[in-house]
Amino acid sequence: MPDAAARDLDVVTFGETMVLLVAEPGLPLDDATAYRRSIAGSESNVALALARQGHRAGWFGRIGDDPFGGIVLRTVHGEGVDTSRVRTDPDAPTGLLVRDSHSERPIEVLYFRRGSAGSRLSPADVDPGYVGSARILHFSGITPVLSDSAHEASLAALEAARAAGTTVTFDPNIRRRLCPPDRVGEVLRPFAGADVILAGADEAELLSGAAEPVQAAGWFLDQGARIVVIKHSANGCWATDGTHTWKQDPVRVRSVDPVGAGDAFAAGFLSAMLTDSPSLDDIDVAGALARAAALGAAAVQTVGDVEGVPRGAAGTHDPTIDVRR
Ligand code: KDG
Repeated sequence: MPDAAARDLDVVTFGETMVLLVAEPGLPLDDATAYRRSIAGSESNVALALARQGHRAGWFGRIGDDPFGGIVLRTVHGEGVDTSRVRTDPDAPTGLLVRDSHSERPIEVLYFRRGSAGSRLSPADVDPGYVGSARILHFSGITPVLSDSAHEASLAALEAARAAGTTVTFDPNIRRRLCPPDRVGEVLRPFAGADVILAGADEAELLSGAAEPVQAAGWFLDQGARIVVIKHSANGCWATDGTHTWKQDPVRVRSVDPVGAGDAFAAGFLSAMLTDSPSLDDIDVAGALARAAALGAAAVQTVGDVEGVPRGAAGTHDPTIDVRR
């Protein structure tokens, strides 16, 4: 991984960010009457969480020329994330996500994003110099499934990162509502050789076609990944580089809203990479998993994707203290 002095930004992310309406806690969408307004978008969640941890993060994507686009931009920028490459699309609206929040039932999600500005991301929106100005390029499997042009933009960003020697981290973040499971492999496999993979066990199996997670991790390594992290939701996670395996127990907390845990987890892992690792060969994987688990646990204790992510300089916090309540 390139050192900090050589790059303007620590991390660049890209994808679709929407306005989020979360129903009052515990109530299903059928019955909720009050909604809290926030923003949602896996990649900007990661950027925002990293900025809260004191890192120099940038996010780009398209927003509509409408009040919701303004909310997205002001919120992400207001959290200290660089938004200089965000583009306003005059011909499409900003997407909207409506959901409920609780910990015991599956979360109900309504997307209003078909044809949205964010889904019209194209290779023209990818500035190779900007991607190459970062130590890490992070993105998720949500963006490539949004549209053909967003898929091409994801490939263009990957290529720009490779050309500049920028480390690539990838979270498959498979959304069955956006891409049928039988197409996921074909659409997301070009990204399976990212340097670091952060995947749920079921996602890893689906993407690789393997019958169980250890085999799936081996498949990612065969595609060129250097480190594969496999997450087992409430049962912890583990990582492998093909030679060593590291395990992390879950941080037990009271969850009120699981959405956003994966993004906070990714931010924790990346934060540790940026703080403690001189190079990709020298990542303190055990430490990175511990910080990832701590940030993931912090996120689920608050309603909203990122509202629970603590603010504090990277590397200065004890994960057991950072987990609020
Ligand atoms: O990871 C949290 C995301 O699921 C949420 O912010 C919405 O990015 C999102 C999506 O596209 O589903």
